[in-house]
Amino acid sequence: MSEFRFIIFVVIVITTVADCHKWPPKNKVLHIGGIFPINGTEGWQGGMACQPSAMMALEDVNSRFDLLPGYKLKLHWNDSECEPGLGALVMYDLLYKPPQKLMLLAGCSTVCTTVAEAAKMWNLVVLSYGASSPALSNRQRFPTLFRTHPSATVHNPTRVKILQNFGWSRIAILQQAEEVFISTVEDLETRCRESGIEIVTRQSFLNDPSESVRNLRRQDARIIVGLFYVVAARRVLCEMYKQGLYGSSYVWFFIGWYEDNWYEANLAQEKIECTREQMKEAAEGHLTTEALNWNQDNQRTISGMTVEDYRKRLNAELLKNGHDVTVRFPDGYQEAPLAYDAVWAVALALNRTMHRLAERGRSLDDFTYNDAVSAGEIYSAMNATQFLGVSGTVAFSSKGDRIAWTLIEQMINGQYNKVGYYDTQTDNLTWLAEARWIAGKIPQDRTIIIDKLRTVSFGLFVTMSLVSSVGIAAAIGLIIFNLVYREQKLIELSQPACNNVMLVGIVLLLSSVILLGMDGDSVPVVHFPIVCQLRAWLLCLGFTLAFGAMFSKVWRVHRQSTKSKEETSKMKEKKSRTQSAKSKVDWVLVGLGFIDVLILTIWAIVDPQIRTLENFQLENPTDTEEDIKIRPSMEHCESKHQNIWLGVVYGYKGLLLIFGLFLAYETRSMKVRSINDSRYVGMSIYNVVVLCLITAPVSLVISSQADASFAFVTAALAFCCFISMALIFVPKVVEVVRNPDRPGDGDDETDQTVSKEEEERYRKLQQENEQLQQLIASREHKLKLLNQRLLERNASVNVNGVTPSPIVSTANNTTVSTPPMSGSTRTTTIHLPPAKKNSEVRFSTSSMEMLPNKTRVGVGIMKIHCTETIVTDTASSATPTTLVFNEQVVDGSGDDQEEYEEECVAGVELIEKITDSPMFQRGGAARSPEESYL
Ligand code: ABU
Repeated sequence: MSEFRFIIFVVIVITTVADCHKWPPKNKVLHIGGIFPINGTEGWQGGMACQPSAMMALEDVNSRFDLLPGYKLKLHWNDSECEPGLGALVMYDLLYKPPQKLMLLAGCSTVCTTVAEAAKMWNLVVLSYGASSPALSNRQRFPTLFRTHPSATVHNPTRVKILQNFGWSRIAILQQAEEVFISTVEDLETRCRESGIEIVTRQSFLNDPSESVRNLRRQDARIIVGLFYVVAARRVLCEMYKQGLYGSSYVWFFIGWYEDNWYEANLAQEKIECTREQMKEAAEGHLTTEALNWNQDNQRTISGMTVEDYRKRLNAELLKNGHDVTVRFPDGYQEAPLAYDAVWAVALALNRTMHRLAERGRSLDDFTYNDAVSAGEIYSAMNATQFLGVSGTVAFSSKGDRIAWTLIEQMINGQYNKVGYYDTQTDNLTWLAEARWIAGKIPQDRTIIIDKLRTVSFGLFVTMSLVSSVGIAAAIGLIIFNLVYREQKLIELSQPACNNVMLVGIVLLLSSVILLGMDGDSVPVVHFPIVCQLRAWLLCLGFTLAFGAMFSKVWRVHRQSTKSKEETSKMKEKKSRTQSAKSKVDWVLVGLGFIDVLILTIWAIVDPQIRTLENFQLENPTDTEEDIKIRPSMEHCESKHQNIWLGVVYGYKGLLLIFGLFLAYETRSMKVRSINDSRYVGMSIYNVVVLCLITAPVSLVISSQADASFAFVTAALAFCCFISMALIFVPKVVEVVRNPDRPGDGDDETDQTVSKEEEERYRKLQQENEQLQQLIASREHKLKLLNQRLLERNASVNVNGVTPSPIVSTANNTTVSTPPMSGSTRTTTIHLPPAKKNSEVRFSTSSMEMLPNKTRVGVGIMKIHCTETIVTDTASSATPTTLVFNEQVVDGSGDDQEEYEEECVAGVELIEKITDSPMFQRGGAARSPEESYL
């Protein structure tokens, strides 16, 4: 019996002890508010799993009588859809609808930002189970916020560690335009900068990532950190597939808190235009980093459950809520332990606060939104909270952040494989498995670019250098030739000094061929500007000397052939004084050279040319499969204001070319005794102008092709020089070789080309001359007969006492008149004294029958071609004839004295009928036949 009593006693004791655990009864309620994102279409809808998890925690907390004794915790919650506006509305509902709330739970960064910023006004502590935004770590802005969810910045040290591990130093970032990601990227940028990792581009998008992905491609991004919510992640993945930004050459870093099969979920609802297979293909190989939200040890946690116990309970709870976790985990499954631990943290903090307030004689029941004292106690209690939860050790940093490890995973065959852990606090990266790469090797962080300088090929350079050397040798030879034969009239009359200047110019131009072929392979980069300067000087001065010498010649020919008579005589006078000086100084050339030197000097000082590289489109190498591209580039000599300088030089040279061309055309059939090769010089000018007009634009078009450009420019240069030398010097050399001992004869030996007009004119003159000679002969014969008859008659008259008529002779400005003779024909013969070639005689006559073959007009100009001109008038003996020679005009077309010494050719040419000629009348030298009749 006593044994029975003992057993009863033990049972009563055990029962009493057990009942003490549940004492006192929880008949008062503490209210907390909860905001869960569940049914939204964008952002994080982690409330799906977090809300049931929080309810589980609430149940567990309330079942503990040692926690919040006498109080039950009650959670009032609503859905924010991860929309900040809706989140704010839910918060106001919770605050203003009784009962009074002691704390708030919130998830989703965008909503948390709104809630936590406002909550301080109501002296409310907010605990976030699902907000990763680094911006939330700002204690000034969010003074009452705590979170069991780690800040997204915990991923960044991990990312940097992985980048360094694989040797990637060039990354790109693609982010959704949300504060959570913006602040994460800012932190990542800082860390990358500190670690020497270049961020090649940072692309952000609101909803449609297509343009951003395209930009990544343009920037040759290979290692890309993507920061976006899961809905946007699916869009990005599809775009990656479409634009080919996946596979062996790319590595993507995604956020690790998406559910495992996120890439194939909701494709139809979200109108993703990629199939599951395509999404899976694009997702293959990507890496994720995520904070460890699930305790890694299977030890018992504060609730008495292990993580496995918790998982089973949660799965069962989710199944009850309609989520078949065997098919797909609901959003927020990863963060569910954080929500569970958040409720425990609230309970523990309130429990501690309750005791602290009790010491002050206060109670949690008295809390109002104005109660800063109680709020301060709750804040302090939360700050001190530390326990082992299902998410690991829960503790809060001074910024309210959770401290956690990060997990690195890689998607292989559509499944996430754990590859490592990183502990930020100890900087310890632990690899669980090797990362696997599609191509079997670590992808490159960029395309390997091999620079290739486009240079002139060696064969071409040698060929053109040889050609130009031959030209230089020829030019030097011709200079020597000019000097050796300078005494010969032929050379003397070709302005040898001018020709030598031209040859020096040609030497300079041909020397520039060698400089044009030099490039970075043959000249050190530091010395390249010298090559640039030399090129400019040789080309400019060479052109000016060579072309300027030709220009100077045609300029003088033109000037001499267009001078008026008075100018001629004045010039003659002046020239005789300065002749010796002028033969030495060619002011045209000096002037052109001076302008060149001036421009080049200012250019070199103010804005010197330097070596620049023109890069061309990347090319694929033909001999390798590697991820390599060839970047062709070409060297140029450029100043800052290159176009201005080129404009000045081309403008000046262009004007010279145009003016030279004009002069060459104008003087094409002019001959000046003192410049016997002007016609060839003119032809050279045509040649230079045409080649310059072709070469300048063509060389601009092909400037990006080193060989073509060099070949074209240097060939044109050499061609110009060779043609000019050949045209101007070959006839001279030939003539000198033929007649080496003829020092004095230089009469137009080299310029024997006669124009067609001249040939025609010469032929006509010859014909006319022959006719006139025949006429003169017949008239002389007649005259002879008549004189004979006259003598005979005079003899008979003498016999009868009559005086004979005189025989007429003429002179310049002579009026000849013979009295009418009735019934017979009278002949007037005029002998003109020797006249200069091409001189003109103006005459008038009253006889209509004078110069019967042509000049049956009263007034005209005769061009005298001979030493003696005979004008025969066979007027009717009945008509009185008056022949008046008004003046003799000497038309010397050249300035030089030598021209006046030329011999006259036989013949008379009537060049103008000037009866009505204003010129003739203006001169006032002619008189009408009546006036002339004396
Ligand atoms: N792990 C989910 C975080 C969601 C958010 O920060 O909005």
